[in-house]
Amino acid sequence: MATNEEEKLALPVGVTLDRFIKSHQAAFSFATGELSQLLRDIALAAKIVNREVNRAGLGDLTGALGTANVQGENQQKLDVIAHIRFGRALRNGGEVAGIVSEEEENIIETGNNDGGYVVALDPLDGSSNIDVNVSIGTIFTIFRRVSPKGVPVQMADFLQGGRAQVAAGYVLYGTSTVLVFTTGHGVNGFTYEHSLGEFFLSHPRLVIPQDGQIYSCNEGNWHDFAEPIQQYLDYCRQQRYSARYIGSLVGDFHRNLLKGGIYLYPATAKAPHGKLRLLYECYPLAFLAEQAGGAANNGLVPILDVPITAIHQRTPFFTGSVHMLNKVAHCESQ
Ligand code: P6P
Repeated sequence: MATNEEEKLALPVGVTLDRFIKSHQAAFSFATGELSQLLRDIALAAKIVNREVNRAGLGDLTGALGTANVQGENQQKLDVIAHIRFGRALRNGGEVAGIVSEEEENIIETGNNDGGYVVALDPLDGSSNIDVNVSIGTIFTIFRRVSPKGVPVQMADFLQGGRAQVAAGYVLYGTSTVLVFTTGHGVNGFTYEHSLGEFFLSHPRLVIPQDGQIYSCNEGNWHDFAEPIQQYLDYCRQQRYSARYIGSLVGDFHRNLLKGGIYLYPATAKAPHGKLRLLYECYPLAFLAEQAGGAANNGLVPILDVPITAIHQRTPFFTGSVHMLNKVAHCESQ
């Protein structure tokens, strides 16, 4: 038996994602190992995309592709690479019957007609930051399919609403690469150890502070904002809060989750229904926010209760510390 001194020679490396999933199998509603396998498939894709992101500048992987996605936005090369990598990992994993991606107008049938799940994702959010080396991220959400197994997925599988999500999360490709997800039993974060090729539990049971002093908003849109939003931003300035907005939703969300804060993307003249997508950006982050003791709404109702009628539907988005969201609501009630 090793002595304490000897034990210190070989400190434990920590809990791997795999071991965490296996030890929390009971927490994965419905899963008979299927959802666990699906999360491993996502982690695999994240490792591959992480490698591509980290070497983008070396292999001519930065810059635009010269094409536009369904949103009419210029696609960066890494947008398409991430879209392909996640699609391939989910298809090959066998559990996912269909995919909705920001980069594809229509539902993607994987051919896994016996798969019990569907996934919606933004493969690489904030990609305009790639060329300037600012953090970017992947956002994903998982639903059990409602259409019968054995046939291709249906549109209804993706239009179940925010409260039907069985898991959701994001990957932040930043100073380190972290995977944060929930299966409805709290929020946990895992940091990628490149040398071992493993994600290790680094942020167990994440809880967002009830209040914060950081606000994330593109104040360049000030003159588009409704007066209550202007009032709230004025309040933040009067309180000498810190303005932190990096143009990558995942980066801003993650910082606010850890430190407390609020992210606001109200309707603007350019985006009268909001810019962010309900299904694969706002639903998953709202699920995480609520699971971490925070909140998310569209200015009127909780995001998870916003009805969905289209897979690329947009919405105004406010998320973060509960007391800060309450203050926005107070401004709106005046
Ligand atoms: P704007 C990136 O395009 C994104 O979807 C989010 O990651 C980010 O917070 C927001 O849009 C930035 O939008 O209009 O402020 O440049």
